[in-house]
Amino acid sequence: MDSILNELDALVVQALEEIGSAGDENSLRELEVKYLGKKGSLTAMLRSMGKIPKDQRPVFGKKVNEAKAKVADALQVRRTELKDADIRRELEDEEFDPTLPGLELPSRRGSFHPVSIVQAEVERIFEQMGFRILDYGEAESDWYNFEALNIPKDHPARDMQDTIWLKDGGLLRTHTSAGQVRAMQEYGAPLRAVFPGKVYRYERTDASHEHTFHQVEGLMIDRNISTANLIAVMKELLSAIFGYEVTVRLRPGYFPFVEPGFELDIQCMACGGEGCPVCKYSGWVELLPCGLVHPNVLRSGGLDPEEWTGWAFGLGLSRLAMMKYKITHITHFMGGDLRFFAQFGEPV
Ligand code: FA5
Repeated sequence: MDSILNELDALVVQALEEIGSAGDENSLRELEVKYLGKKGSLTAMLRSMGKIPKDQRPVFGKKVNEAKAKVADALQVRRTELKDADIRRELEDEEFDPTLPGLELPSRRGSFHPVSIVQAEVERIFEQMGFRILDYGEAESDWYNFEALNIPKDHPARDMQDTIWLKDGGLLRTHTSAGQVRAMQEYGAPLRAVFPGKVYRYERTDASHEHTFHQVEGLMIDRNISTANLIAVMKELLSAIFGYEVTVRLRPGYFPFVEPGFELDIQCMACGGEGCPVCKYSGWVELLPCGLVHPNVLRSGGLDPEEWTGWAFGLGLSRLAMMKYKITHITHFMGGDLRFFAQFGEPV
């Protein structure tokens, strides 16, 4: 029994040595057959069981099985080592560079919202005329949106703009005019500023009315400002936007925060003033309300109306974009249809 056990140990030592120095999967497979296969030398040891005294057979069987497991484990370990070495070699050979750009798949470029394009254009024109571009919040107080603008509580003019109220007593600004007094308080006079932004009204929507739309407010305050200044700046703005010398006219219009107040019309671009369906045969298209800043509003902003005068206008950016791009329904602007937006490029 002892000699056969020594033989077993020697076989295991030899197997482990050969496995340890095997250089590839084929050699491992050959060794597996050589030691563990049906005719393998370890399997053959079990077959020599008959030469062993009966009482020692279980011990011998156990030893052989342990020897087989040892060899099987060694084969597995060597297999993993060889695989790892293969992967390492492949990576080294490939000169893999993780900083290279990915595959060049065609990517879809977005486009600007038409209102953003028109807004950028208006901002650029006013910046060239020395105006500041200001940005005020959409959640506003009753005071800045109404009272400071000469619209006290219970004033019928509050009904001109149906309001979305907030739970804390504030509101979503109904017009960018809400920034007028903020700008006066912040910068004093003289002042030239425009402030574009989103405004909200509790309104039923139709082709030209949205509950959420964009305006841009213009405000100029200085000594001896008159309606003539207002008309000159408006002509400059509109000619730059439409790309030709526009003709404008003022009609009286009522807003509590301007005195006098006007509606500014431009001569119809579709018919040149002859009369057509676009201008409802009047030759004129209503474009924006404006006027000279009311003395009470100057006072709200901490300015002395004896010393300072000014003009203000409130241009509907959404409507301007509709005219410029001949868009017939305002609700496209707030819809999510990317095919609509894909028609517009980048701001010029
Ligand atoms: C105002 O909002 C005044 N704050 C404008 C103003 C400013 C007057 C400074 C005098 C001095 P109005 O409610 O008319 O006014 O709105 C101004 C412009 O916003 C309109 O001419 C129109 O172009 C646009 N607008 C008004 N309501 C809507 C709406 N529901 N959807 C889309 N555009 C609208």
